[in-house]
Amino acid sequence: MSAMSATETAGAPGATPSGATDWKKTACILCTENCGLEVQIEDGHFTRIRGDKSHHHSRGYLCQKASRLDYYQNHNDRLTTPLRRRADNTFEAISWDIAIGEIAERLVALRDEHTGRCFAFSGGGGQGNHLGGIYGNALKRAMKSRFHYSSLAQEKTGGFWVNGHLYGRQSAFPTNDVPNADFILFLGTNPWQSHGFPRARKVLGEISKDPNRKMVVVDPWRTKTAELADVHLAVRPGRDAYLLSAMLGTIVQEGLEAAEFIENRAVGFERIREVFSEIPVDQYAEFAGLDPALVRQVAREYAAADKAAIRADLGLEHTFHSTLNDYLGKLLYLITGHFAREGCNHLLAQFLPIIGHSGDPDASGGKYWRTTVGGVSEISQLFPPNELPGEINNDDPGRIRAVWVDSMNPINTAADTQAYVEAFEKLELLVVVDVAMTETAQLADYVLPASSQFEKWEATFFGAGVPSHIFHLREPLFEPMEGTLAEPEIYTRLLRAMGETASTSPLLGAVDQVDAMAPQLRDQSDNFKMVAAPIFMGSQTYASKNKVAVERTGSSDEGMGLGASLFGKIISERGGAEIGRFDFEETWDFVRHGDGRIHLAIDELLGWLPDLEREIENGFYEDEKFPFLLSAGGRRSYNANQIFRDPAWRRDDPEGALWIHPDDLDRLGLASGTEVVVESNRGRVTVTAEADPGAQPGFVALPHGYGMTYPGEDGGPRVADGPAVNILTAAGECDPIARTPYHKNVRVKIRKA
Ligand SMILES: Nc1nc2c(c(=O)[nH]1)N[C@H]1C(S)=C(S)[C@@H](COP(=O)(O)OP(=O)(O)OC[C@H]3O[C@@H](n4cnc5c(=O)[nH]c(N)nc54)[C@H](O)[C@@H]3O)O[C@H]1N2
Ligand SMILES: Nc1nc2c(c(=O)[nH]1)N[C@H]1C(S)=C(S)[C@@H](COP(=O)(O)OP(=O)(O)OC[C@H]3O[C@@H](n4cnc5c(=O)[nH]c(N)nc54)[C@H](O)[C@@H]3O)O[C@H]1N2
Ligand code: SF4
Ligand SMILES: [Mo]
Repeated sequence: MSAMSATETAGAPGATPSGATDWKKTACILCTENCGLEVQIEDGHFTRIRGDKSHHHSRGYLCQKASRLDYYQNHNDRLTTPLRRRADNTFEAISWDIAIGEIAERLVALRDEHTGRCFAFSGGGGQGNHLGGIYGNALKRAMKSRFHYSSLAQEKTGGFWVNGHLYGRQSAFPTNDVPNADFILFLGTNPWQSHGFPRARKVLGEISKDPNRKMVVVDPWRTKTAELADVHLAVRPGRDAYLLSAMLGTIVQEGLEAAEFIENRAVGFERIREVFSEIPVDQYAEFAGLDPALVRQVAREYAAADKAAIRADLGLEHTFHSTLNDYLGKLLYLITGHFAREGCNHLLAQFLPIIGHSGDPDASGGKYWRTTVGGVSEISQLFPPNELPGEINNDDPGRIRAVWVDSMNPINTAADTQAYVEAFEKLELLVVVDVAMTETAQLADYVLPASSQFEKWEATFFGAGVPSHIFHLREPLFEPMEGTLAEPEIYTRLLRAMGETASTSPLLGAVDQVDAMAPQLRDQSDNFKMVAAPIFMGSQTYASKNKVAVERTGSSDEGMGLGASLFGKIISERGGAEIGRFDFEETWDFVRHGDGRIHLAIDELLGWLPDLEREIENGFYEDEKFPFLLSAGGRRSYNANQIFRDPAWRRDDPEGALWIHPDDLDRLGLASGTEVVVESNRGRVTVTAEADPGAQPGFVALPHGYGMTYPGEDGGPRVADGPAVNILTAAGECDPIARTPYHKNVRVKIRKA
């Protein structure tokens, strides 16, 4: 398998390249890398797709998924008109005016009767439509609500909470410089499939061939990334906290910490030393299923390496001890001084903030919130999807009564599908904004059809790949599908219908004033101005906070000012603009404790460590009723969250097979290809089992990104596309601090169907 070459053509259904347009620049919307694309289009289809060699990060690179993008743009499940639910639970088509008018009236009535606490916004931008959060914030503000339930809060918020303690702000945005590292430690991530840094497959290939660079992978599964590694630490599932503690124990007990870095840059190390001096390294390594000598050796080599980067992802976050795991991973790079240097870990600026900071709700006089029923605190201004069903499905007068979903399909992607269905059916108002008839849209009172990400101005700005920080404003390539509207227009119309004005709503204010502020926009369409307005504001803030970094990219303060110069660059560069160029040292600007130091000791998490010992003793990891642990939702070659709905997009694994160790199949008396029932204490799914020698006995895997339904041939009933894994997951199975789900450690049993 190799990464797709830069010139491979798209497998566009029913299109021919003759008479196609010139190459146009855009970006891939399938994962956080947002590789630069050059495309040709014809008759509403992509006819050719290739990597954009001039893109700052991807430099022509694409993976195997990008050539399938026409299946996102064109399929039979696109929405083409606003829909309203009838009393008999069927939908009727209605006009935009009626839809906006009725929804606005109901939202305002609910808010005025029950306060903003009865309203939750869910979603706000997927992998490619990052502007969504701006509109969501404007709507929340108009509703006087802070409840924003986001998929980020089913993975990263534990880490954000940790950042708040370590660096002083939950919005300190962490990243890593894998491409320049000599020692790379992957914790619970499979970048061969999921990427997570630019040009991942190419970089992994280079590292694996280079005798001077070392790659260590911590993953129970022998993934393709693990195969490429120098060392694969096949940890027992859910036991990373033991392994990481053993590594920290080795470093502290052997005095391998970076004393000078700690002295100059950190506080609290004495407490860390005290706690990790006590860790029984050999016992913990063995309990994690690993050779203690090898664990010690990896810890020593990591500590001694010059440029060493750690990249952790869902394999740490979606597992037992999620927030603790994140902390232990960060302590590794902090106490060894692998921070704020090339090839190490560091912090990044944000342009339009994707995450914010939340202080302690109990000390904030109402500025920060807890959930009404569960009392769960916001983190980074986000609330965890695991909590939402419980906040709706109860008789508390303060419960959530209205939910607005945009760019998310929580019925499939949040934990506990059954709890979500039950809760959403109880809502007084559910509105879904999407391009497709998702499982969530099927439950809505109103469904609002958005133009696709290639039919409107949109932007990608996760901006990984330091030192260069980029913002990619993408132009529309196709006419909007008839009946659809772009989000800026949906939300500005709604806000006005709710009685908001330029003086009550900053978004409306920006839209009204943008002509005056940015004269080059005068002749532009209203649609463009609505998108440009928040970007103009963002440019001003970013330029004032990161002046030197912005100037390094060629923007200049002369004439209209630095922010306006930056804005001009963003709106004119179709292939993505470099907005800031940072030195690794500048990471320290994002550390926000008053003393400028990293605060290493987090009492709440250090106090959690003794539980590890207790859990070994009390048999937490044994469960006779459910003898298997399921990794519920891994990244594979042909899955991409819920972005594609036409099953024809997949080139392999159409059924989303259950991967299982051959010995387990033997023990169950089954053969590869047999249908099996996978059952948890919450539900069951029927899937095809496939032997995979990369598995550990007792550990099985199902893919993420399946479980949608799609219209059948000739108007037949909707057909399911592989397992809906969250039928198996329970809302309560989650981290005690951040409520992130234990999706990778789901207890199940398996039998023949
Ligand atoms: N192809 C593809 N790429 C994607 C996506 C997609 O849908 N498809 N989605 C994107 C998104 S939203 C995200 S968040 C990222 C996620 O990217 P990753 O985190 O890399 O994705 P996963 O494959 O879900 O999980 C990573 C690994 O965790 C391992 N794992 C399971 N249990 C444990 C455990 O107990 N300990 C450890 N150490 N590892 C464990 C699994 O075996 C798996 O190899 O991918 C992004 N990229
Ligand atoms: N069991 C299990 N569950 C998981 C995971 C797992 O590993 N295991 N992974 C979790 C993770 S890390 C994530 S990030 C989530 C992802 O799950 P979700 O947050 O639900 O996000 P997406 O799958 O990206 O869904 C994007 C939605 O946006 C719609 N969309 C596309 N373009 C547009 C547009 O221009 N406008 C609008 N309004 N809508 C659009 C798509 O049709 C789709 O319905 O899933 C989580 N769920
Ligand atoms: S790595 Fe991600 S953004 Fe790049 S082509 Fe693949 S799916 Fe698209
Ligand atoms: Mo994700």
